[in-house]
Amino acid sequence: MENRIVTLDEFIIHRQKEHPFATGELTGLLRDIGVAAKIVNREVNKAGLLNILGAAGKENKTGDSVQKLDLYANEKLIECLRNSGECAGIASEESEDFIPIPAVEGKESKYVVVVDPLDGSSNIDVNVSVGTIFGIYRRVSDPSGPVQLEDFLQKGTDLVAAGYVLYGTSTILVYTTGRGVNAFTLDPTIGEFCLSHQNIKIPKRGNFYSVNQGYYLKFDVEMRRYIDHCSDENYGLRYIGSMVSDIHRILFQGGIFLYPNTRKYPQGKLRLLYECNPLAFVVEQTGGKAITCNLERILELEPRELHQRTTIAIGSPEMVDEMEAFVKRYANVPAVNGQN
Ligand code: P6P
Repeated sequence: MENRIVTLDEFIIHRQKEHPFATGELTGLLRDIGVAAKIVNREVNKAGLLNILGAAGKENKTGDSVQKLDLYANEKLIECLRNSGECAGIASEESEDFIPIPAVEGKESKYVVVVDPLDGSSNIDVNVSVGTIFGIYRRVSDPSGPVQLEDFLQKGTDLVAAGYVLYGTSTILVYTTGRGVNAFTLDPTIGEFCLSHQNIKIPKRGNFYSVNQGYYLKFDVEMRRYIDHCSDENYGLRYIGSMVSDIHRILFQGGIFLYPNTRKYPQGKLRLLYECNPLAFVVEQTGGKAITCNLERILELEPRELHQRTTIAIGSPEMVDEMEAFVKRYANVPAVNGQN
């Protein structure tokens, strides 16, 4: 597109025209997510001024203490998606079960949304960037009735669209519908997300690795050997503790993000449905890779339940390949004199 302001709405509508059979529902849904992001952004940016900081004294389904802004973001996203008339149901990190959305004026919606309303929320009180992660599926259950669990337990390869919003030094919305990845930066003076990075391609490798080094001794030997390799290669360690922020940096600077299994999280900590699958779809669309620490492709995993966790290694393709080589070389290596 020529060098002028292109808003998210204009871009989405322009892209829809390239799809002869597009009927506009997905366009409407993406635009509604953009609206919700602007509303959440408004509150995130002034969270320190309102009493929506601090934990809400609750725990979400997955046992994380819930920050008030989590609840606010969850409510606003549900409200925007409910009013859109394009969404038949939502599965959210903040809601134990999925939320069916009744048809608006009898019009059955074709899509369901999986969402982590505010990922990295433990960082809110210390002004570190946080993010919203979303994925969109076509529903697979009988469209004449309410959504079913099977509509949400679809593989990442069945995602129709996915993306994230990063509330950082600027607010940026990044999404894909399977034809490349584009980023839109919010211009607060006009209240519009404007195209800022077109057709993003991840560097094949980078000089940073991203892992919670504090858990090093709790990782399996093959992960410790790969992390040692990163140190030997003099890679820098960058770990923000907010997955969206770490992945966003990797899209532009290259690198690898790892969350292996630990004793506390034997299946890994991060959630498959509304964290790893959407981010894996985006990263793969930029030419990157996303696998588990058992070397399975994230997008091919069969979800069994809404809040299912997985291990993940995601980022520059050559670095994920190197990590895979270490797993193949060191996994299940019998301990020698108790050492690995
Ligand atoms: P740890 C935030 O709570 C989150 O879900 C991700 O955004 C982040 O990458 C990870 O957990 C941080 O986990 O165990 O390193 O604090």
